[in-house]
Amino acid sequence: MARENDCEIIWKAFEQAYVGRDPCDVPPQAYDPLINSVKQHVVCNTMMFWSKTKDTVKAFADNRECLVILEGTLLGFVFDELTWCSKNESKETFTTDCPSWSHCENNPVRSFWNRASVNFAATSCGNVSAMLNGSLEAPFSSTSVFGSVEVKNLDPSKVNSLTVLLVTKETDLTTCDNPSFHALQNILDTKIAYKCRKVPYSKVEGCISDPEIPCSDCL
Ligand code: N1C
Repeated sequence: MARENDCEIIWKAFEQAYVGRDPCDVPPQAYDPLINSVKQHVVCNTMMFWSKTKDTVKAFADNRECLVILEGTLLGFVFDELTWCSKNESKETFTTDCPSWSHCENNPVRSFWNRASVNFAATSCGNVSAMLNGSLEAPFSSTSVFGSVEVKNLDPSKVNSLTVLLVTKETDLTTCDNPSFHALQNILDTKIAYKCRKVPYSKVEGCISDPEIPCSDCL
């Protein structure tokens, strides 16, 4: 039986995206071959997006099959927390002194997350959710990867609804009426139902410390 995912092929596809290129000249499309080299099985109704809640979401999704975040997929898992770049006409990969996220737009790491996020959103189906940070004055940002890439790439023929889970601490003032969510609803395709719900941080914390608690009791 042919192997589903071949590491040698995946690695070569990864390297061709940025090796030998100026580290500010690697567009998201450079990762097309990498994305296409991986077969990922998707389960509808499990996809969760996030913005400014990375540590909470990662701890929460760990050991919970009912939830899949990009970091729980092969590519997201492998490249999470990594930095990489090359140089014009170089054959090397460097892991230090690479451009930061906002130093230039087309840097190898940012373009990777943009491209992987397009794919993650475009393959989502059913009822999906997004965990946003209720401690912020504006939990939704149209310049974040979630706001600028993922919301726009949800396929209205496959996705029924998007539920914002606003993780809120007791002293937080932000609610689902926050004006930033108007911007989100404006970008979201009208065929996709929009919902928003507050989720107490204490509840999420409890579920992080006990992975046996079923998802339905956490969110
Ligand atoms: O810009 P963001 O969040 O809105 O991006 C988060 C959004 C998620 O839904 C993910 O699917 O985009 C995807 N994503 C990652 O999975 C990811 N892992 C690690 C985007 N960025 C990711 N990173 C790193 O987090 C990335 O290097 C960048 O610096 C941050 C973006 O986090 P954010 O602003 O909280």
